[in-house]
Amino acid sequence: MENKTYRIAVIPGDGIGKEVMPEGLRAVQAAADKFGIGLELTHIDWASCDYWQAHGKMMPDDWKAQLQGMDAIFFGAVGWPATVPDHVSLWGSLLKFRREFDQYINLRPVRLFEGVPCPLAGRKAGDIDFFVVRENTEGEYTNLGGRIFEGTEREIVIQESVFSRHGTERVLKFAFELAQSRPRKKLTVATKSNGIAVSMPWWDERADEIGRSYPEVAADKQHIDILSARFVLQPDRFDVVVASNLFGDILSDLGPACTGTIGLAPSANLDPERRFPSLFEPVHGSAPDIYGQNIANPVAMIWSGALMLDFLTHGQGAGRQAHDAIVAAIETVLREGPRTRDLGGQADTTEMGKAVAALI
Ligand code: GGG
Repeated sequence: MENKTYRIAVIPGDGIGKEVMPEGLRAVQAAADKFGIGLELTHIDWASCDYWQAHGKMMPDDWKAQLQGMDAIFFGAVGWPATVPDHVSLWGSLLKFRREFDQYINLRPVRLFEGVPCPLAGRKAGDIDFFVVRENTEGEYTNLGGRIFEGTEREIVIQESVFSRHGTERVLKFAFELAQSRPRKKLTVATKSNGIAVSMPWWDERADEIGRSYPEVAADKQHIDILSARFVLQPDRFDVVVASNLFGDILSDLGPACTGTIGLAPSANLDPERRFPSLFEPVHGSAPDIYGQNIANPVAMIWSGALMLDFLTHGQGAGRQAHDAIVAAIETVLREGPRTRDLGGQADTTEMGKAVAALI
């Protein structure tokens, strides 16, 4: 039995975040109970568009103070465009967490599981197994810019990107370290230095510089256009892929789509130095089109919970065992069922979540 009790802020957010969260918690609690990990859950209804409707903002003013003492944030999804514009809900919640808590790594595993119909011909489980490391606090995701001559034919819109040396080098270092720790030791650096002629050549230079400290890692740079094509045509060639905020966001939807469904894809928004709580969430969003039917695939939420337990315990002891037990249960359910509709089955969110939890 571990001595520490981990404090987790549970934020379902919007749409299917509210439907998959109970299944994420069911699995996390089952694994925590089995391996003797103490959890103290604080349920939070803000960081949601429902809260915005009631209060005119996504979160209370003291949100940071409320979360500061937490060990992690377990987050569902954000966005309800029928009532709140997407950029307002995203900048008012998730992006605040990432930036204010300096969660500068967004780690997104991509894996093809047995039993999951793969849209790419001839691929089998094990062929696709890589990580996207997405820079998570700067890059193309900024609110710097503006409009002039608005509403006229002379209208001009400017949107700046920001790449700091500190921010770029730390994500590259993380990616090189991760690649070095893996058997294949391959790193692909996403770039677009032929077209984006200021920031991307500089990003390449930084990658070359950092790479000199990792001679064992075979690193190559690929333009984002051909890199995306290779995700579809040759996904087995990837091991670790590092990318800017926007490129990483796109690649980490495309990767899981190539492995059958984005409903499986988890993510970890990490402050590797552990000064602040890290945040664990499915890659998918709130999916208003299917919300209310309880048909969303809960695996991405459940797998995110496994990543959370692993990170909290530094990938050791009970936390690593809990992670492995959850992933093994996911593997069995994906292979044998029950499965949700995105996987060709008929099960609902709760049935699939209960099936995973029962195997832990
Ligand atoms: N669970 C993730 C989520 O709700 N994502 C909504 C979204 O639009 N995210 C954009 C991003 O991750 O940059």
